[in-house]
Amino acid sequence: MAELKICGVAPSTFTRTARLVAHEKGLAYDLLPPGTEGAPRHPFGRMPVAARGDTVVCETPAIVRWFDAIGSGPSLVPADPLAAVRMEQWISICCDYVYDTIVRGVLLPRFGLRQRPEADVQADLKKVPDLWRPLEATLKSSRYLAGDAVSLADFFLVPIMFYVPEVPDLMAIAKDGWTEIPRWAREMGQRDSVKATDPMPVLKQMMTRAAQ
Ligand SMILES: N[C@@H](CCC(=O)N[C@@H](CS)C(=O)NCC(=O)O)C(=O)O
Repeated sequence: MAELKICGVAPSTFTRTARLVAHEKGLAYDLLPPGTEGAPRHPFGRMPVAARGDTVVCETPAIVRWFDAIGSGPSLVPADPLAAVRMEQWISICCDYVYDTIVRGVLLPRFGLRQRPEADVQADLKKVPDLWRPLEATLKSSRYLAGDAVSLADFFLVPIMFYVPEVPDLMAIAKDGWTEIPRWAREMGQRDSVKATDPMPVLKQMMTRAAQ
């Protein structure tokens, strides 16, 4: 049993962000589904929540800051103050607009994990290019979201963007002339942390269960 526990499920995008940063920072952890014995409880019933000893931390932006501080290796928070501000900006954008529109708006209904009128899904699909345009522009001027080194912000975007190939109508938008987002995705896809946290096997089980 690892000292660090992350309570969540593999397909949850916020849980994957926490796991990605734990991997990046060399932190061994046990992933425990909510409600299992020894799993820390989230005060608002969400996931993830992380715990080590008596320390319990919820809210992914706080969890990854904690992991960055207690883990090993280079910090994932830029030393340059403006780059650190850019990192916070992208984390907030990913947690709010990108999550709401793409995860809640499109992915969960397409995976059969949320019931939603098709017209509402279509309305959110129409918003996707407007979400991706500033990402594309940023990734044209820098290798990663907050500059030329990977930062915490990139690990908020990975879990969401890496579901795009699973959804044909998002893939149709993805084929529409974007160059920098796919370049960033290819680079991020090479990282061991990304390979080690593939959510698809568990997501497929959840989709099968939801369809029954
Ligand atoms: N503000 C939270 C958001 C966490 C969140 O919404 N997680 C989703 C899974 S990706 C969840 O728990 N969904 C279950 C629910 O909404 O009841 C954070 O930063 O961790």
